[in-house]
Amino acid sequence: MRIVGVPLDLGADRRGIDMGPDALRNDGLVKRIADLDIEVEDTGNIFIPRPAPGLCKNPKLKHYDEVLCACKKVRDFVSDAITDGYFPLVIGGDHSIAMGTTAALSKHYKKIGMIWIDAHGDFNTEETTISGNIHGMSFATSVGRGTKALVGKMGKTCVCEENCVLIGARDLDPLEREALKKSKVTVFTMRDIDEIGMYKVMKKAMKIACNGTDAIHVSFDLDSIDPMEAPGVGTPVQGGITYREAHLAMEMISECGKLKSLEVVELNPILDSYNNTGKLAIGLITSALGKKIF
Ligand code: EXY
Ligand code: MN
Ligand code: MN
Ligand code: MN
Repeated sequence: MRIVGVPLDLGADRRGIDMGPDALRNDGLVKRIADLDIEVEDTGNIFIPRPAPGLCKNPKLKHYDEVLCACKKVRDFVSDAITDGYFPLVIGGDHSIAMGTTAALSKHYKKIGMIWIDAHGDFNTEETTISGNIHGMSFATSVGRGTKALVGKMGKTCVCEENCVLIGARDLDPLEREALKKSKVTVFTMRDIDEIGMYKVMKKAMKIACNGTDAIHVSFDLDSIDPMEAPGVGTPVQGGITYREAHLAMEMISECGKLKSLEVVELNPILDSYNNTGKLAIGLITSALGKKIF
């Protein structure tokens, strides 16, 4: 496994998410993975340029130039990790980095299933975004939706909508909701989880993501978890999944045997003085990597 730290918060509004990678390291991420008898190489953090005043080729999309630059670096680092035979663990940083991770996977796999665990849809495009924050657009971009301002800038994508699942949604913008309804993405909202439970949601989700694919990518946004348990996130939304449900999801993902990459994003240690959110994230990462309770 190779850890790629991406201290990017320019895709989001609130500063602080750039400290996510180091907060996870400070809480013992590398040792907890090594304790699973997994060989782990931590390549440190990708250098992220700070906003250059005035440099903005696309005023509709905040920090467009810097976010694209960072995502291209993520793509190259993750692609190199796969070429070198490593499993890439990408730690963020805001959710815009998924554009780089999925672009890297698309250089190595032909048909990628994706499990996007998130309170949000991240399914806006340049035409629908209200905030202009690119972290609210990275799912749509990763499946090739939107304008050429983002789509295609990382190269072609092999992430197939029909093999994508969104789990934990509870805060969708009106136009992105319509786009998701019309798309081939399967959406399990918090209501669905309430009704049938995380186990049945994950059984359905794994079937969809595994169907005819040669790789599965998991993009885990920590704001999917209820802020009572995970307050240290960039865009908290009440009424989320429990820590235990998140663990179950990751354990079931690990058992499918097709997981080829994992990213964990949106940790904001500033908002959680004891960094419980970071500690919880490490537990979820080890579950996805095969840690068993019994
Ligand atoms: N839908 C809102 C927007 O597009 O600005 C909020 C997006 C929050 C995105 C966080 C990473 O999940
Ligand atoms: Mn800028
Ligand atoms: Mn997100
Ligand atoms: Mn989110």
